Amino acid sequence: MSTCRWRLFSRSGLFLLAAVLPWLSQAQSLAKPEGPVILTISGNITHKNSANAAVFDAAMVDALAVSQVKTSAFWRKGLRTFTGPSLQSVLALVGAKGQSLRLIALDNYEVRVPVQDVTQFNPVLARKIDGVSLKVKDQGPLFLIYPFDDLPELKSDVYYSRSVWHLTQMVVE
Ligand SMILES: Nc1nc2c(c(=O)[nH]1)N[C@H]1C(S)=C(S)[C@@H](COP(=O)(O)O)O[C@H]1N2
Ligand SMILES: [Mo]
Repeated sequence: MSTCRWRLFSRSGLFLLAAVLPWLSQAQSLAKPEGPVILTISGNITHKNSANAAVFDAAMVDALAVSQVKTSAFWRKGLRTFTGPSLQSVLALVGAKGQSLRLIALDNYEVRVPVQDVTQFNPVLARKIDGVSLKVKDQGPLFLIYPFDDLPELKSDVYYSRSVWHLTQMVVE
């Protein structure tokens, strides 16, 4: 390759790198919400997409891998299928490091959940019940559901109180 052609080549290579780098780093970080924010995670997290928090719109939450909990649950009649990302996967995504979570709901309900619950019970951040999206009027946008039928010990007020409906905020502590 002549010097001139090499220069051209390395130049276009640099251009290519300049074009691809932001995309690469984007792929490893959180996208930005385009619609209304339905979930805000703050506190001790390493991955953020706003000044102090990781914020998600509905599309971002719905793009995550789906977990399923099929169980009877205090708030609905009969056996139901709750689907949405596992709490564990969402905490991993934001790089959460802490002992407990403060879960805060639209109705200002607030409860503290030990992070140990996540590995012990694998609760799901339900977005849907029996395939139907949870609107705010159905206790959405997110509803933390434990696998109550799998482990009878979960059928107690301790875990019912941690099953936050209208969930919109988490603070990792
Ligand atoms: N958003 C929200 N989630 C909540 C609550 C609440 O008041 N608001 N109550 C908790 C408690 S203490 C229990 S026992 C269960 C059932 O309460 P509920 O009948 O008010 O839903 O939901 C839990 N999740
Ligand atoms: Mo309760």
